[in-house]
Amino acid sequence: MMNWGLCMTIALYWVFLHHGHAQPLDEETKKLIDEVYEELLATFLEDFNRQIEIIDSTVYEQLGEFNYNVLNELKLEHSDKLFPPECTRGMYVDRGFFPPPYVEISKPDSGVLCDYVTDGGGWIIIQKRATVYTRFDRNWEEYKNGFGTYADNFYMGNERIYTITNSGEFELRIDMGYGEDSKYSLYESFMLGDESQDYKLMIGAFKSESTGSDYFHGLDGVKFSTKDRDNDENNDGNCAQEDKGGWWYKTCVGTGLSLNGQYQTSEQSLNFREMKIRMTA
Ligand SMILES: [Ca+2]
Repeated sequence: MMNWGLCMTIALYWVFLHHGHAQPLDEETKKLIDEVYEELLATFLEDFNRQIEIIDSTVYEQLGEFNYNVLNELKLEHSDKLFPPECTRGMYVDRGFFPPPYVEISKPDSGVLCDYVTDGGGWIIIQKRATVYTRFDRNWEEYKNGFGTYADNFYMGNERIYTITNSGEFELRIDMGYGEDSKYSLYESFMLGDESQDYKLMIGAFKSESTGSDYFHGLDGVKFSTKDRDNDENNDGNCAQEDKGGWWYKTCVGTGLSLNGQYQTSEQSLNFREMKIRMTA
């Protein structure tokens, strides 16, 4: 005698065979499944994106902290001067590799090359010439916006130099190399006027500890000139054109006075130059 349980099992199996499994899904059920699926997917994506955002911000935060710690551990003498605004704010990742004394600190929209070694570090490099391969004989727009690469030679650009030097008080240092020999020149303060003032130079006292020449002697208040914009005080011609580089020219007293002028390669000549600024207040 069959028991009721077995009867029910057989009956259900029959129903399943003839109706449940074989029967295609009706349109309404399909729609319902699609809707549930869409909703689950949306929830999942929303949650996924939120997780990614959290991961991103944590990584950025930790990398910023990591950079800060690495630089802090260098036990620099002037640790208060180590991070001028451009080098600290929005600090994320060091792009590329530069051997000491350089470190590149990048922001989402712009990068800054810093010298973290020389005289305690904290320098923002605004001009660098180490090889002959980059042309410095350029026009106003190029000097305004900057050119070159950090790895090789570059000029930061007058617009950015103007913006940075007007965000605080900055000193200026020029490092020079003559073959094996090196010298430096130091100025108490350095600032540029804006473009409407032709990026005029506002330079402080030349410091006596300097071992190099006074490149800015008598040039306080002088406007910037390029081959296509003559702002110098020489009526006979354009010093920037003669010297093959943009600079704050008053008169064309021979070439070699401008750090952006024609590059020399002989051993005794100035074949390395770097201009850097550091916040003092
Ligand atoms: Ca002139």
